[in-house]
Amino acid sequence: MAHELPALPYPSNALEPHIDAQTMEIHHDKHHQAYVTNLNKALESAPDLANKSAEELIKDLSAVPEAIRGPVRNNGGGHVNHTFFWKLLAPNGDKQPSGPLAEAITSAFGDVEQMKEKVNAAGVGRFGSGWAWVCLKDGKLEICSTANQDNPLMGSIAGCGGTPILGIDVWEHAYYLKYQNKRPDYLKAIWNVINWTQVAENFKAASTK
Ligand code: MN3
Repeated sequence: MAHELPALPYPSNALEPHIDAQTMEIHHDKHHQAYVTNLNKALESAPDLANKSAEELIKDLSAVPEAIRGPVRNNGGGHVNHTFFWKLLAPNGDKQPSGPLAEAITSAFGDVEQMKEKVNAAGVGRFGSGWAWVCLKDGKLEICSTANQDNPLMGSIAGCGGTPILGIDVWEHAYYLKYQNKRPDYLKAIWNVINWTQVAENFKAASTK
């Protein structure tokens, strides 16, 4: 079963004015599609991996033949990261964390504003392309960033561990049309469309693992 591009869970203009429709269309229809296409291409030579989900593949890259490990890391990571990311954005959904998620944020960072500042600093500090993450690790929330399409689920090679509950794409393709070189402005704006309902679900799932 080949990997497939999931549909965006909302219209491409749903996140305006914070994230513009053209950026969403190119990001989803072209960039994410390319990761899916290239992942499938890489896996043509490894039919025994055909039944693994993209998440299973990136969680255990040592099980991927060396000849295609790089492409699976980059494109499998890209596929997993973007599938995760689209669901984290929404025109609706809770506007603030609540319940056990809010308690975990307060306990780890003081409050949600301080958490946002630290996530944004991780995103601004990532040289080149990558992601900023909030992960649940050993029962506690932590912030880190990864290069390229690495995901904390990859473990030590990603330089960042735990189970991600929130991830923000800081590749230029995520913001350049609207924000040009101003990554900090994009990071500031994206919190307006973070779907805290989804973050809370991710937190709950990570907590019960
Ligand atoms: Mn991207």
